[in-house]
Amino acid sequence: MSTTVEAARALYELPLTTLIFRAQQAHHAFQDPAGVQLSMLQSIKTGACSEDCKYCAQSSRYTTFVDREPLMDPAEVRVAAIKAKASGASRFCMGAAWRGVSSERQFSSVLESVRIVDQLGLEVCCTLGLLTEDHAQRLKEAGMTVYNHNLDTSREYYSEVITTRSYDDRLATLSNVRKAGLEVCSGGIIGMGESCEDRLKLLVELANLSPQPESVPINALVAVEGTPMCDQKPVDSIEFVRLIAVARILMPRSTVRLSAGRSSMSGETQALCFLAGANSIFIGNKLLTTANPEASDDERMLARFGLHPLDPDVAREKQGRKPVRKVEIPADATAG
Ligand code: SAM
Ligand code: DTB
Ligand code: SF4
Repeated sequence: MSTTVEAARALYELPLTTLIFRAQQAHHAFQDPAGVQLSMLQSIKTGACSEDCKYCAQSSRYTTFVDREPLMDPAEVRVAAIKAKASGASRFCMGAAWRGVSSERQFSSVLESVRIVDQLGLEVCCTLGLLTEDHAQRLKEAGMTVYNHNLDTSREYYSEVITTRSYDDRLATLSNVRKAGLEVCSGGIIGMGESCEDRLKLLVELANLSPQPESVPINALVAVEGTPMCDQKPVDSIEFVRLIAVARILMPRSTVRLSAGRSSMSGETQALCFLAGANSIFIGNKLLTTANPEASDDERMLARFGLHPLDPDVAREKQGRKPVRKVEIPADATAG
């Protein structure tokens, strides 16, 4: 059944106590309430991107702190994935600063990296931009189970953020990912100057995808010096918490990821995000190019909240999905 912006707004405007209670009901019904899924990001091709995403440190159109780096060799990716596993991540997400896959030679190298990471027993995710069904199929055959491609914002606000590819291009990629039988990871960014209505429209757009995305990353804008969005004001923490709660209620079976922007959030704001239904974070002191909290700080934070790293198959079971395979969570994994 599809949902509407009016229904999302009615949730958003509930007293905070009732909104969190409703989110908690959804969370306890479909998620492991004490589990937090830990993902590690790796930028496998950095900078010099042709696209004009106004938030992005990696677009060639803006002068930022990012230096371009060529596609990483599968052997280097292997080293990074081993480190990710040792630090407790169950998912390894490889990101490339591309408009989409174009070179067959480079794509073959990514496929090899996917095989290696899969063999290490990590869930493999990629975010490579626009994707054809054939590319999606070949990534799946190599062992990737999930593809990240964000809608980023509402259809209406989108052209204020990106002009080099359309909202429908993005939806077509998500449909190609689905047709290949892969899980979808799709979310957006809060704090790019969009209205509350735009934020709710983004959540409604995601919730009305059928099936709903298995993962929904909610990023708070990391305002990068040199990008057109460098002067955006940080999002109000309670507005952000409310959006997480609405996402949780509208998509009760999805993993809601508290993604970029945690470096500038207090522990208390993050606690509220977990109370509102977030149940995944990126770990490691770097996202793709920007800072993320230190692993030791996240370990302390999760231990303080009594939360533990989530086994992906335990999560799938609770969400009413089929287990993919058992991923071993190392005994010395962060927290708890
Ligand atoms: N190039 C690929 C693409 O655009 O699909 C993959 C990488 S791209 C960096 C992945 C996502 O990261 C973007 O869609 C955006 O939602 C998020 N992102 C990028 N820069 C960000 C920033 N400065 N703050 C918050 N989120 C950001
Ligand atoms: C997502 O939604 N957030 C991640 C992941 N998907 C690829 C990326 C965040 C990037 C933050 C900016 C940077 O580090 O360059
Ligand atoms: Fe390129 Fe992706 Fe950054 Fe857009 S978000 S500029 S496509 S790396």
